[in-house]
Amino acid sequence: MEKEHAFIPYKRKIYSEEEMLRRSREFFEWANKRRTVREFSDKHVPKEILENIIKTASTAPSGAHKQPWSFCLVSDPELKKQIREGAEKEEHENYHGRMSEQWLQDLMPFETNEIKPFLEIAPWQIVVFKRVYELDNQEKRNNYYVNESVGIACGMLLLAIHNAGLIALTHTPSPMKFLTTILGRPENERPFLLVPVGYPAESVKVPDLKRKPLDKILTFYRILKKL
Ligand code: IYR
Repeated sequence: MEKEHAFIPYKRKIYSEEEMLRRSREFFEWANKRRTVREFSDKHVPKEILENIIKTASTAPSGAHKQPWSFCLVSDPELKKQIREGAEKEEHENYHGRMSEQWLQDLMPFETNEIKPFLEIAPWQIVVFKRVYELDNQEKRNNYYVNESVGIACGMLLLAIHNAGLIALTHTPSPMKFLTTILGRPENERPFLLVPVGYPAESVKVPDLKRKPLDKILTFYRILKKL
C-alpha cells in the first residue's frame, strides 16, 4: 500500500509547569465567558474574519484525516429569508406536537419558540454539513467517525468565534433537510449545525445558567495500590 503522507518533525514550545498552570487557568476563564446568545445585531462583519474562523475549525482532527466537513457561509438576505422560513416551518411542528411536554418544560428557562428572527438579522450564517462519504469518480469512499470529527470541528468553530469577539447560536432546526435543498448541497452531505454569527444586540441578556462544577463532571482515578 502506498504511503500518502511522509512523516515530518514536529516540535512545540514547552512551557514550565508554572506557565502551563497560568495559561490553562486563563484559557478556562476566557472560554467560560462564551455564552450562546439568541439576539443579534445586524452590524456587518467582514468576510475574512469568518474565513479565518472556518480555517480554525478545519484544523480539527478527523477520522483518517478525511476532513469530512463542508462549511457554507451565507449572507445573502434572500437565502437567509428562505432558511428562516424553512426553519420556522419545522420548528412550528416541533413546538406544536413533535416535542414532548418534558422537552418543552426543559426549554422554558431559555424562552425559545418557533420564531427565529436571528436567522435573518445576523450578518452571517455558517451552515455546517457533514460528508458521510466522498465521491471519487462516482465511487463511494468511506469517511470515518464523521459525527465525532464534525462535532469537534464545530466546537473549535465556536471558540474561534468567541476569540474574534463575536457571538454565535448553535441552532439545530429539526429535521434540517431543507438546508440541503436551499443550499443545493451534493448527495454525500447532510446538514449538521446552523450557526448564526455576529455581534450581540444592544443590552442583550442571557439566562443565568451555572456550569457544573468539576466534581460533578470529573472522576479522578488514583494509581491502584499493589497488594
Ligand atoms: N430546535 C428548537 C428547540 C430547541 C431544542 C433544544 I435541546 C435547545 O437547547 C434549544 C432549542 C429551537 O431551536 O427552538
